[in-house]
Amino acid sequence: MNGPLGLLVLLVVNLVLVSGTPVVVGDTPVVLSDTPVVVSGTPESLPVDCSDLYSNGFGNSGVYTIFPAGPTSPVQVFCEMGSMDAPDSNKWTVIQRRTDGTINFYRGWEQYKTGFGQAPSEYWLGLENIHLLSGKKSYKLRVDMEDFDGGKVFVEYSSFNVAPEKDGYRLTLSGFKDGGAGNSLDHHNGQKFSTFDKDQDSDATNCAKTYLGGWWHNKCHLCNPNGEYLWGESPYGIGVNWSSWKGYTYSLKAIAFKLSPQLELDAIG
Ligand SMILES: [Ca+2]
Repeated sequence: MNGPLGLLVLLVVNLVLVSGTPVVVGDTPVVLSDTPVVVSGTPESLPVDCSDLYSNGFGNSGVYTIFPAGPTSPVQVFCEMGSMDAPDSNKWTVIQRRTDGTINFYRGWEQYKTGFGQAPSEYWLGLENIHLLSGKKSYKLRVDMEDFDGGKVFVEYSSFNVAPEKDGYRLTLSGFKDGGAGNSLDHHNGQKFSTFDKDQDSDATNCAKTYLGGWWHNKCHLCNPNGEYLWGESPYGIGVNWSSWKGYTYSLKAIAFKLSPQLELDAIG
């Protein structure tokens, strides 16, 4: 979608989805409801991620609507557009975020499949959306973390993919780069996703039930980003843990999983 008309349509869609109020532009009413959203333009021109939005002229970080599952399935995400001083930097589409414990992450399969929470604060984008998004382009993953003492670390993986539901939304990662947090996520590479009501882990127990969060559990976890939000020191393994950074008895203040298209520089490197 190019030119002023494309920008206008994108802007209208975003305004409508945020406000919930029907808006009329010219002769084309655009209404948000549970039924398919009426959108001008071709499906191919709709943004599938924050990088597309940036290319369409949206340069500020914030909540936007993307369409990884097509024109009838808008979904809100937080976009980190980076700094104006570095226009070529990564544009991150946040797929998971914990910041304050306002959203309950102990949920069943259907909710992990479709997504839950609020894009301005805490949310899970949904396994179906994440799967579809990860198949649209070649993506890298970044995970940013914070503790309650101001410590900030991250990890990156140069490739990230989530398989379709028929393969259990299996996770595939490669190209680890350590920003101080350590490689706890590697234990989950190649695993199917599990919730308390759908045990697809590699352990005799029900990992999601024991450790209070849906995840790509193995035997069971080295990190538990969807665990209970517990403000620092907490009982073994049930908090928002990243064991290679803070161990199993510390629940992080913040964690966010985010995707960005692989840049040409990444491919060369
Ligand atoms: Ca099991």
